[in-house]
Amino acid sequence: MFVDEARIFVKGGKGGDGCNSWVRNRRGKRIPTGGSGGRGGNVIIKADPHLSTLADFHYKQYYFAQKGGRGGSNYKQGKEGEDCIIRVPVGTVIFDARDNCLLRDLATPESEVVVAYGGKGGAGNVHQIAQQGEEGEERELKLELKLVADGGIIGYPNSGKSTLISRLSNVKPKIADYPFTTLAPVLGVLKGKKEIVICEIPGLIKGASKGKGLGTLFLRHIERTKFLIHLIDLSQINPQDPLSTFNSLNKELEAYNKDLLSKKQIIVLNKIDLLEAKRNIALFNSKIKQQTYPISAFTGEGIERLKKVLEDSV
Ligand SMILES: Nc1nc2c(ncn2[C@@H]2O[C@H](COP(=O)(O)OP(=O)(O)OP(=O)(O)O)[C@@H](O)[C@H]2O)c(=O)[nH]1
Ligand SMILES: [Mg+2]
Repeated sequence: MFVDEARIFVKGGKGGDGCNSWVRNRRGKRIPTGGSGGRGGNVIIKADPHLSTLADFHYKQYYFAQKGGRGGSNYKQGKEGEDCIIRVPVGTVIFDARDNCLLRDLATPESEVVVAYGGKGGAGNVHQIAQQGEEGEERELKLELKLVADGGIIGYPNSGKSTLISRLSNVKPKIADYPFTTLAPVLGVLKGKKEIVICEIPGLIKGASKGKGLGTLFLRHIERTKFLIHLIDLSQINPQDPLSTFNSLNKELEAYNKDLLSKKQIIVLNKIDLLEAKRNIALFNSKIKQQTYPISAFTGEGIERLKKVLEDSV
């Protein structure tokens, strides 16, 4: 199951209590010997390249680090509490759920952040009157996963996105002749001169920014990409207005986040193995200034040229 949002509760370990202990010296005077408590463990979130979803956090939401050990007699310091390490996919963004304040964007593998510090251990009576350990910090967090990919494939449902990503890379998503076959982003790696990570975004439609279809829920996953492959089913364009689907999809991107429109778009015209699509190449190109790349994701025509363009885009 692909899950890209979660809420969790974290608490650092309580500091260990300081010890209250005394001995009498030879002259009968009482001397304090209580050691201090150990620090409570921290809660740390760490980016793990082997993970790809936040699904686990729907089953487990509470994370506590270990308590610090109590101080002992004879000046013995309490043990430090163990840290609690929470592993998340690379690309997880962490917010404080109370005020939506961004705490950290774990965009690189093995990057980490302390999200709740353990409490300080209480002083033993060697130092002063024995103290209790401090409570650990506690926080509610919102986690959002933004996949880390070089390029995103966007396009209307059924335009052939899954067929294309399976041509370009090693992944084999479900391909079918009905809209919304793909319901979660799909990641694939194109292996050539360079390794390029590509992400298929589930079908966007007109009105997606107002919640139609699957809405724009998945658009956050293309926010980090360097380029977009805008895929068009050339067998389905309107001869009176060949750019209508192309333009309306761009409007949805703009409504979600204007910055998405400034990303480099590689316009790919699909299904040219079909006669009506082949005839539409000239019609489409006559209405648009940018370069387009006609392909058949089905037969593989035009794919080698497209791969070169993608390699030059990263
Ligand atoms: N003739 C032809 N059919 C294609 C081509 N590419 C995809 N198709 C067909 O178009 C249909 C939809 O393909 P998908 O790859 O599932 O399309 P999608 O964009 O991923 O669709 P959703 O996940 O539902 O948004 C399938 O029946 C494919 O076989 C192509 O180049 N030529
Ligand atoms: Mg698909």
